[in-house]
Amino acid sequence: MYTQALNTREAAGAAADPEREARFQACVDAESRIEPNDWMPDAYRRTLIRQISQHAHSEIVGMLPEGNWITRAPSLKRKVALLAKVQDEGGHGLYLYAAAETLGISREELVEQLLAGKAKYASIFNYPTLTWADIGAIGWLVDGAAIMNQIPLCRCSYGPYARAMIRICKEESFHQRQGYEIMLTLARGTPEQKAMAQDALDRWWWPVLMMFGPSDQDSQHTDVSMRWKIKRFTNDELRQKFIDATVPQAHYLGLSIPDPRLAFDAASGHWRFGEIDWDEFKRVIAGNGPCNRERMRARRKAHDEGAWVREAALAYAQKRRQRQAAMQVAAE
Ligand code: BYC
Repeated sequence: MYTQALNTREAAGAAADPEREARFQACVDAESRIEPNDWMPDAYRRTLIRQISQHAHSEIVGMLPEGNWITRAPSLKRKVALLAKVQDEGGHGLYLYAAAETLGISREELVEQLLAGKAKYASIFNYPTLTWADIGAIGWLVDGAAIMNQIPLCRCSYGPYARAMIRICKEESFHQRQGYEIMLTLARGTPEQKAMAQDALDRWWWPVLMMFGPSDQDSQHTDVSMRWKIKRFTNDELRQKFIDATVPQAHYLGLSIPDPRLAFDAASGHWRFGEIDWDEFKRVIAGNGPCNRERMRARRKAHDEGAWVREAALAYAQKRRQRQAAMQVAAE
């Protein structure tokens, strides 16, 4: 842990302090973890709140496209697995909100930002799940991309985020396998099932590549986040790793990647790919993707309808505190 520990609140109000910043950077460079009560530059705190909260919102909104298929899963086994996966994603959102709270922002504030449309969440969750094969494609590709992005976050310089990511990555790995297994079953099934798997791959491939964020030359935050060891790889590096790992998986399924320019470059050992439609990416993150409005409507409805649960939980916690205080008084 960072030894120059200072009170968080004191640090949050601190003006630029080159000496402390140099000590902070030396600590990051030495691969020590930054913990909540350590001094940190305001911009580091803000960057983490931004990234962790976007990540948490993504997990929560990410429950919606798959939740859409729970009642229509083709067998009890598939239903149980999908239910568990969606539940895991809710859990991931909660670990991540808790990690963000260690930086001095409340969960209520974060949720309010999401519901007010002020906070971003992953672009991918604004696409519809039209067939059962989409559930396979999400597990295989979306969770596969998530793992590629998130394994390096287990080594993030901020302790609470890094620790949350370790558990999340273990669960994501199960999600990816269940998705691939659905795709394998469909790809080895009837011609109609194989066509359904191919159609899902065709629709999800390009949006999945956008999950890694803008290309390095357009990424605003990568340089600083790499210096602070929040990010360990650039957006383009992770996208390339994902493509290299996924193309052979598609071939094993007997499916084709919807990119006429995809070609193996033996000299570099990488798969070269076509141009991503960055206009589509910008449209989706600006709120104009196929399902943005539907997703926000669903979250607001869930929040409103869950108000009584939050009130009841608070009332119960208060009652417990009062009961414990009364017991303590009686024991003294
Ligand atoms: N979608 O400078 P850049 C999951 C924004 S959950 C929307 O490169 P950075 C799963 C970016 O926020 C998946 N917005 O940013 C859940 C920034 O805007 P602001 C979520 C995007 O932060 C359930 C601007 O574009 N995973 O896997 O250095 C079921 C410029 O970008 C996106 C995480 O959140 C996008 N795809 O890098 C299944 C992982 N990409 O904030 C699966 C943690 C970029 O300036 N996050 N933007 O307004 C990260 O690793 C990084 O934040 C990113 C972006 C790589 C996403």
